[in-house]
Amino acid sequence: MYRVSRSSSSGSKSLSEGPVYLISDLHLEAGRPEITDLLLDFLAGPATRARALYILGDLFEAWIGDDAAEALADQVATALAALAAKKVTIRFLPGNRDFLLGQDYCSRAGMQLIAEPFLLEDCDPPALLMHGDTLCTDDLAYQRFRRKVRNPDWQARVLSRPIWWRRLLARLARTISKRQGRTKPAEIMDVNDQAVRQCFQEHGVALLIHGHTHRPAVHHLHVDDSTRRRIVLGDWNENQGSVLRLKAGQADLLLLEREQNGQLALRPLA
Ligand SMILES: [Mn+2]
Repeated sequence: MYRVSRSSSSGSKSLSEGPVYLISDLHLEAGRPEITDLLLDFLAGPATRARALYILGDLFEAWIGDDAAEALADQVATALAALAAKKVTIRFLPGNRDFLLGQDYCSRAGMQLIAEPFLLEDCDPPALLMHGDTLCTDDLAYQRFRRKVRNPDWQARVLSRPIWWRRLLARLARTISKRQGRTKPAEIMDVNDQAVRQCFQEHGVALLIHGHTHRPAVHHLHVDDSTRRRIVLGDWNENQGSVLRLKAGQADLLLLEREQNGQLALRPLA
């Protein structure tokens, strides 16, 4: 697949200092402010107790370049930077929606831009992190599209265009993808079992964590005579978020919900 990038030990907090949280697929957009509010409260609350926060792609519904960031993105960057200032390591791995999110925005948000697959080593067991779209190999049209838009030359060309042009292109791409999403059978939108097995074999890990499919679950499978775990993060909506907590060898898939009194609560996914 790809060369694996690794977590360095430059973390600001040590292993004993709180959990690692992982989130993905918030699909933040101005039209759904409740999700942004949920994230902002999470960043100012539960996340402050973590030693690290990993965002595994599709933080934003659309991204046409760091120079085109709007109010929503500025607000999120400020909140992330505030969390980073509390010595929480934040790392961002792009998804299929925000693959153009770059170094500029990450610097503003106090987070490190990481490439997938990323080996998270300071947890037990070490976990391989990815967005998840590369595992959906049955969707041939999407994989073709992905190869094109992940090409650095293509990206440089697009990013050199005026913002209004990129906005138009993004709107067009979104219309097409929505239409295709309606007609594609559900199976090809999920991961391919063989691609998952290959990934485990290639990287020799016991734990794989990704998002993208919006099908939160913990899967167990046997590969080369050992049990492997694939944990899928869920997407966020107006009422709840999906958070994976890694702590002391435990991996818990949690629901982030707002209580009656407005406070946030993290509950195990039933
Ligand atoms: Mn995705």
